[in-house]
Amino acid sequence: MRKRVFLLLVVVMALTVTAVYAKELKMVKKAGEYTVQIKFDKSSPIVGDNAAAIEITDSMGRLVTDAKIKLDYSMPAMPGMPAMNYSADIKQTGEVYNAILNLSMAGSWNIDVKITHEKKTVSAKFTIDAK
Ligand SMILES: [Cu+2]
Repeated sequence: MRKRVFLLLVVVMALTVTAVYAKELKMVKKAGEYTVQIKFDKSSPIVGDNAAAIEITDSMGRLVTDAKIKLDYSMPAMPGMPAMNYSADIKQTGEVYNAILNLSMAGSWNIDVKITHEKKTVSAKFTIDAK
């Protein structure tokens, strides 16, 4: 009986780990002294709405909750399509900065996260591929 419970626990844990890794796309970049983590609600961004959660940590590893964040996303011009540039609204919930990126077409998108904190502005750049 005990062994069965243990096995069940192992299976549940394995499934949880798999689900967590498969479910979301997470990227981490440096921006000056800060570390910027951006996490998407899907493992692969789609054409349409994609929710992103951003967390900023300082050089000591402390979460920065009083920064001003600006998120711009763009696709460079391509044959038959002018360059597309958008800005996302940022809504802060606790220590997380949330944004919705509406990607209007499949392909590679550039994301620029600008962080203004203690009178300095730095930025982190990410690239995602919308399917
Ligand atoms: Cu395009």
